Amino acid sequence: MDLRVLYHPGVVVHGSRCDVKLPRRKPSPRRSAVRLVLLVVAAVALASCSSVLPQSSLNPKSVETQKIDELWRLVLGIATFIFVAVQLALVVSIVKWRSREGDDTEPRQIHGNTRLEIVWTLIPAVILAVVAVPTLRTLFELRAPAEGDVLRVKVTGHQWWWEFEYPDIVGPDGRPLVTANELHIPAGKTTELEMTSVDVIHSFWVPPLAGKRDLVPGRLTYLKLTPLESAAGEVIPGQCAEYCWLGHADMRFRVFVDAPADFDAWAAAQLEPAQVPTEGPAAAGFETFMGTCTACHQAKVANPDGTVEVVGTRIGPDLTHFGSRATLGAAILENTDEHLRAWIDDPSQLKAMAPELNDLQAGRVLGMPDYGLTPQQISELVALLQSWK
Ligand code: HEC
Ligand SMILES: [Cu+2]
Repeated sequence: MDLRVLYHPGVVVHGSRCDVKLPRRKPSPRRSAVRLVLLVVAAVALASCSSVLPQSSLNPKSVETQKIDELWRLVLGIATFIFVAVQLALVVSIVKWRSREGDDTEPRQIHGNTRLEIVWTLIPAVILAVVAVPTLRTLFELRAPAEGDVLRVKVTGHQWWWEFEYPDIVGPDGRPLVTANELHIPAGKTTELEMTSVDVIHSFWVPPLAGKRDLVPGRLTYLKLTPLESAAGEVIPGQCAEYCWLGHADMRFRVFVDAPADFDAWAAAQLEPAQVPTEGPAAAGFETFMGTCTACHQAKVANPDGTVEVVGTRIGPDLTHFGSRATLGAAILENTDEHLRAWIDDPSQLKAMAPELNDLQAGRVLGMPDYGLTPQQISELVALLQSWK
């Protein structure tokens, strides 16, 4: 599998350049050591010049992360000032009052100087109090319930994938929009996530758009995302940030920040049922789908006679519009026929899961099993699922 896709979300980025000139001299052991140090410093400096920052919190793309970023810059500024001032005082003291040859008078002792003790206790206390004001203000602003025209999305964490339901985007049949692993939200508008988990604690983390927030079984937690209008068209990778066993590192997702019109078009298309194919490999694939896959997966389908029904069980990701997704397996792979074939053939080869512990009666699923399907059956399923755009 192509691991490069894992870190390239298809976001357009502009490169930046840094030129660092290292001194050229004849090598000697001491100079080699100096060179090595310079090389390390240069490597660190150059690494920080990258503008490819898909998962950096220093790359804010929402109203919320801009607030966090402003606060961070303020605190960094204050801390830098203090650091420089303290280091300067230290260096000056060391140089100016160092012990000199022939002078062994003992310096004045200030131990127990009450005035000094009070001053250097008060100064840090005042600094902390000053920093606390913008910190608390930002915290309260981020925690405040979203107001006005807000898009609500229910997020459910599963070992090891994400379910997204839009309770206010409902089809004529009364069924809300449901999808998995790819969250679409409109730019320039607040989306409020209402999050929970069906198994263990997970954590929703998409650094350019919001701080981290846990998904806790039996509880609801909330997170606001208001992507900047300038972020429209971007695809931002996120992932689970709370260790949740085997597949944790592969519990990823992508946030598609859509221009409002694109979002509406996407939502309308997702509410449509998938067509039940009547001929060709996809029709045979639908037989297998109904026989095997519906034990865990759900799909809203339109039968040839025009009736619409929801088939299957909602234990695994909804597959109604699987063909429209860019990724598969909780955003670990690009959604290509080849990857899908490999996934259906032996899912655990692509992702660490524990299907041997599945207990369908109890509704507990820890991975998709290998059903030992023939290459032909797999091709038919690929044809079916990719036709469900
Ligand atoms: C025992 C339950 C179970 C059955 C039966 C099952 N799956 Fe899955 N499937 C899962 C689970 C769980 C996941 C999510 C895995 C993950 O990403 O951690 C999944 C994920 C998938 C995905 C990726 C979805 C996405 O959006 O990333 C596809 C495609 C898929 N299954 C196809 C099938 C097909 C085709 C069949 C029938 C041959 C099938 N599954 C049968 C449990 C099941
Ligand atoms: Cu997790």
